[in-house]
Amino acid sequence: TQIYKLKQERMTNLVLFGPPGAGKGTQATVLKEKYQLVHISTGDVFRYNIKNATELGRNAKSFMDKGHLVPDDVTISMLEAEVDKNPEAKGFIFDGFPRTAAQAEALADLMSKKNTEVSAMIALEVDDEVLVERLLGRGKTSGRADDADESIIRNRIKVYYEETAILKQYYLKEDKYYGVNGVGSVEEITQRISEVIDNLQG
Ligand code: B4P
Repeated sequence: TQIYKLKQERMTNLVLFGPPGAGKGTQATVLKEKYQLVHISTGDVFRYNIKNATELGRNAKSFMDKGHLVPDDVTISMLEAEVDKNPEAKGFIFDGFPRTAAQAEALADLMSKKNTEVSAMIALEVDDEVLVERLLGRGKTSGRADDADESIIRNRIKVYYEETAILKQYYLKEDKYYGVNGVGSVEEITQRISEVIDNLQG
């Protein structure tokens, strides 16, 4: 029973990973309800700050509009503040974070300060041409500057391969990497991810 209790108390902290348009935000919205986890989307926090014209928003906008990453120092302190807003969380879904090696280190440090750790990286695997098609589709209605133009979308995918994809190795080494096919209906993909989470919690 001691082991059972320890397992019960352990937090479930998921990194939802994948290229732009892989469906991280879409899946996180479903999974946070299903597993009662706190969802932190760095992209959403930046967009909220842009909309409200805060200093953080003004700082982030010039990078995001071009499809570049927001600098690490800005992103890491913002993420820490979001985690600190939720001291009672049973666990977190990190959506769009980490995106660089420095961010992965910062997340490991932050989790260890909270006496917990990242449980798993769940990586949504989707081909580039499907990504471009999805993001152009969203751009027709989202009003997002970074979805409006194919060259910006392709730049975001390029940045992903240059700076973010390497994180697969980081979590593979820790035996925490789970690749999931990200093509199919939203429900099918939720089901595939749920199998991974249920196994972790099992
Ligand atoms: P994000 O907001 O993280 O967004 P995203 O890359 O567009 O991807 P996501 O994978 O969440 O896609 P979604 O579910 O919405 O990043 C935006 C920008 O913010 C970055 O470029 C960067 O500038 C900045 N930023 C964010 N985090 C940062 C960090 N840590 N460091 C530095 N900068 C950072 O899905 C996309 C589309 O696909 C939607 O239209 C959706 O409806 C569709 N879709 C989803 N699932 C589908 C499915 N199964 N089938 C068909 N379509 C599907």
